[in-house]
Amino acid sequence: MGETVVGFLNYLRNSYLREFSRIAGKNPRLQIVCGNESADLDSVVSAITYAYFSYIKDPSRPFLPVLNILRADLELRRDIVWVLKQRNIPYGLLYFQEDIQGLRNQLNCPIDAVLVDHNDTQSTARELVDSVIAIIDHHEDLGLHKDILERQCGPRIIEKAGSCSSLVYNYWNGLLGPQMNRADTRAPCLGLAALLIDTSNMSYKVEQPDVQAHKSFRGSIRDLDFDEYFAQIRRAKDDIVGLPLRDVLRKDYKEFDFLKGRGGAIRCGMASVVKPLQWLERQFQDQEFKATSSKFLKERNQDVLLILTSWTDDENRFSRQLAFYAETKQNTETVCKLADLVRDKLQLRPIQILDIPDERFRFYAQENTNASRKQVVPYMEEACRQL
Ligand SMILES: [Mn+2]
Repeated sequence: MGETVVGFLNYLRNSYLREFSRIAGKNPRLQIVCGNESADLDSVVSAITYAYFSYIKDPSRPFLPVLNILRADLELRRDIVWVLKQRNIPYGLLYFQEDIQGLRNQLNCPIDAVLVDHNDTQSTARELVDSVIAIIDHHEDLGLHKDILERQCGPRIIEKAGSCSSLVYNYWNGLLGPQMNRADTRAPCLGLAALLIDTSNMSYKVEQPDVQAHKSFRGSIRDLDFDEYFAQIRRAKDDIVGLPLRDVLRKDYKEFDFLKGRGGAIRCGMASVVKPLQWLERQFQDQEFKATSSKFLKERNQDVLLILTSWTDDENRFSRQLAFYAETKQNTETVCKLADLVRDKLQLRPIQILDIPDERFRFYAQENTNASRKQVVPYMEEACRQL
């Protein structure tokens, strides 16, 4: 076997970055692989595996895997923490938003980025990345960075897949061919973890790239019960007991600026939560639920906060809900219109959650359970254009 995942990460931290000016040569450029700003398991795995497989192929120009969140926020993602721990990968060896800022100052060179699990730069990376040199993603194609192919940097793969990690794995598996045998089996185990979570153990949103990746994992990973592995990660992911509501909201959170047809934009924060609204209401009570939503909206300077819940109950039924929150009169009116405009597509049915109704909130059961945030975003975008 060649270099292990941990060996690779150690090399980056203890040799490559320390001797960057010597290794990187005359026109140094730092290369990173960046996941999206929700930094879910898929993004984290896609970034690590892309960087690792690229290193197996060509160790001379390594990529740093970057998680597009603050280091302190990783603890909230208990599934990621569990998977990394299970594979003996210390997350002290990974790179976060604040590290990229630090490295930029320290190395004083341009930064080239591969984007995985998103197709335009997000959050802090927007200011820090000089050039996007490759994309592998499964979100809607925003049509940007199309010159990647002309510049002959890296791939620009944006395809339908349950998990972006499948696209990353298939891409490198194709390039590495028999060299894949030299790779650490921890890398496919990471890919498998994201694939199982994103497809609910190959039962949901499974596309051809997922089937292909799953087949490869079956061939290369021995001594691992896939069903049990899935159940363990799922448990870790759903374990949000004990977190304050603010952490529950920021755990899997993204922001969008949706342009209005008549000019201006609606700033919309979207928090995905793995428990039903009734659970949140029970845990935190009306008052805290209202106060935290309000504080969260203000802290992040958003017009609208959406809470997207999804969970599987004891009878293995999968459900979704959608909550809207806005404060000013104008924004609560906007929410009414938006909810009407997306109602059919998402099959929204009003439900009551709070003991004392509050006009700043609107709660719905989302009977179109196939629509995750990935679909809700373009629907909301389209609705905003009609305003
Ligand atoms: Mn993804």
